[in-house]
Amino acid sequence: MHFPSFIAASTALVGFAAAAPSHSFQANPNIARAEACAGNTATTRSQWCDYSIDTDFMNEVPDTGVTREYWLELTDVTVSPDGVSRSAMAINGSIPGPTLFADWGDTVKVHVINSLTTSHNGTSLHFHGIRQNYTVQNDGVASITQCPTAPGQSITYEWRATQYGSTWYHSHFALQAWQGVFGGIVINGPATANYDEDLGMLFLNDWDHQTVDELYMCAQVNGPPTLANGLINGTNTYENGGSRYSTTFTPGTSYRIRLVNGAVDTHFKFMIDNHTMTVIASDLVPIEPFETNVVTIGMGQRYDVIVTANQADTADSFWMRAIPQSACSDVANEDDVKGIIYYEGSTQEPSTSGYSYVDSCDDETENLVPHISKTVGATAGTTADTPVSVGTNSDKMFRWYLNSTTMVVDWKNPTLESIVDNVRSFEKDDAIIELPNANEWVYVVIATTLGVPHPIHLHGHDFFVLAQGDGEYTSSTALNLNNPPRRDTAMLPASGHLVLAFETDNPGAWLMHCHIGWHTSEGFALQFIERYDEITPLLDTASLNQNCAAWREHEEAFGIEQEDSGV
Ligand SMILES: *[C@@H]1O[C@H](CO)[C@@H](O)[C@H](O)[C@H]1NC(C)=O
Ligand SMILES: *[C@@H]1O[C@H](CO)[C@@H](O)[C@H](O)[C@H]1NC(C)=O
Ligand SMILES: *[C@@H]1O[C@H](CO)[C@@H](O)[C@H](O)[C@H]1NC(C)=O
Ligand SMILES: *[C@@H]1O[C@H](CO)[C@@H](O)[C@H](O)[C@H]1NC(C)=O
Ligand SMILES: *[C@@H]1O[C@H](CO)[C@@H](O)[C@H](O)[C@H]1NC(C)=O
Ligand SMILES: *[C@@H]1O[C@H](CO)[C@@H](O)[C@H](O)[C@H]1NC(C)=O
Ligand SMILES: [Cu+2]
Repeated sequence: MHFPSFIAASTALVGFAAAAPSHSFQANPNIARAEACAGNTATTRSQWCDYSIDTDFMNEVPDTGVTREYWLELTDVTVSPDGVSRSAMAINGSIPGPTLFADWGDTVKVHVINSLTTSHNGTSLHFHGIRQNYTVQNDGVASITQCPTAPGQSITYEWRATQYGSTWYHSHFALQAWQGVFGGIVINGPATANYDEDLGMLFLNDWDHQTVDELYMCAQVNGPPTLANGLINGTNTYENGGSRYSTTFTPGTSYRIRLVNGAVDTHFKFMIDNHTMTVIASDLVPIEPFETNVVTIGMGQRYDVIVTANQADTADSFWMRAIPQSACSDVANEDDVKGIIYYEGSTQEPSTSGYSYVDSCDDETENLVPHISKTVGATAGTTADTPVSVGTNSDKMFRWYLNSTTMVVDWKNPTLESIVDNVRSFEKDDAIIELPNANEWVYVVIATTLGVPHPIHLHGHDFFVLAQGDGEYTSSTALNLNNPPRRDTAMLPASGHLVLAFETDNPGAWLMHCHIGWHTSEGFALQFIERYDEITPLLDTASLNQNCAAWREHEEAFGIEQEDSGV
């Protein structure tokens, strides 16, 4: 049994991955970093071989003919990312897991091996923000696109990188993503501004010394618990233990940093003292660059930022800060989720102070102008009006409702299987909205009278943000149809409304949900079945069935009970 050595390896790797900025996994030939395309240099980042930042990736994608193949193994581990030891789950022994690299247009093939034999947990791996163009079966959502993959089993996902930029993969089984089952995805392509070096993914997470599974019972009864700490790229200090994320800048060099908020329930403001950032992408959409001292980032969102090392004359080292916003987050160590930027030659602890900011869980929406301009068409009549509410079930546990339905879908009977079986009528708690017609605009109104903001995430599409504001949505609310922000995760403001639009250009069963982990598990989700009749021919029913058969056997053998929404 190789298990004990994995525990040791994982503890070491968490520290190691954070200390060595990039190329940490270089020794492994399977994950060699993809190469930049000809024409793309530090001073010509808008170029990409025969393509450029002006190419509309919704219509045109380079045909590289390359398949990037990865093997990822999930194990139960003991880790101490902030010096306090606890159990967790990791991919190849590290949290975050290995970064998947590809070039725009490549095919990405990921084999996931579930070795969570101690916890008996199933799994599924979702590639957040990846469009999965006509490949819904590879979206990795338990109860929707697959049964959970049982311990001892493996599953293969394959999709084309039609978009480029920065994103992440994470488990979509129960609260497993926040047990540590996540990692970065870098898809190389052109950019809207130049930079010298790519520092790769930078994860912002919240963290506690109890596991999310231990905290969930309390979350359901008392509401979101206070979490002990936050992590920057998998590491931080706590009391006298742990170590900080750090990196070293060379004066005059500009760096690209790929920010992801991977938290279960924390909204961050991110800053580097005395350095202005240039933001070049929101989620997987390149934008007109804008400058800011502080980036506000909700759960599931990503921003690509460029920072220039132009402060060598003012100090030797600077704090990097991820500040939990107390307007919607509760982290005990909130003033000390920090990393360090050293300038070459320095090892001195920074003494800089942060930029001022207003504590809030707002969005960057007003700053986001997609580089490829698009206009939203009139809706053909499909406007889904989905008021948000919260209530308690018969066990007095919190459940979230969209349009008065709280989702409960079944691990052992995923939506895609029902579609293969030609099931036409669904239960109310499957929370399905059918979109039968091709190439129509759908508008989705999500509104809440509660003082809690929620990051809303849609699978299978980038959506357009037509309206986002305080108060109720009414028929006189102005909709921005002229090149509004496009992305896959946007904030529904507290006591406010969010109006989204997308085109029915991708057949599948696509989840839309709140990305607060507790809320997803408490049913704040619905699914769009888009173009039902075109879905079955896209599926590999043999592997769908085989994976489900193994799961049913496992559930039975270990008496596993589903106690959450199923997604
Ligand atoms: C964060 O850690 C990953 C490895 O897990 C590494 O590839 C990446 O470069 C690190 N990010 C930064 C900004 O140092
Ligand atoms: C998406 O898939 C459809 C069907 O295979 C194809 O016609 C379309 O070109 C694809 N879109 C992109 C951007 O690759
Ligand atoms: C992960 O571990 C497996 C062995 O379990 C190995 O084959 C694979 O190459 C590793 N993958 C990465 C991305 O390091
Ligand atoms: C998954 O594993 C965790 C940790 O052992 C456990 O608390 C949880 O109940 C398991 N979940 C399921 C559905 O088996
Ligand atoms: C850094 O910025 C702070 C406030 O933003 C300012 O007070 C301070 O003088 C600056 N420090 C240096 C070393 O430039
Ligand atoms: C919302 O619920 C009502 C009542 O169940 C139903 O008639 C309506 O179709 C639902 N709306 C959507 C968008 O699903
Ligand atoms: Cu929520």
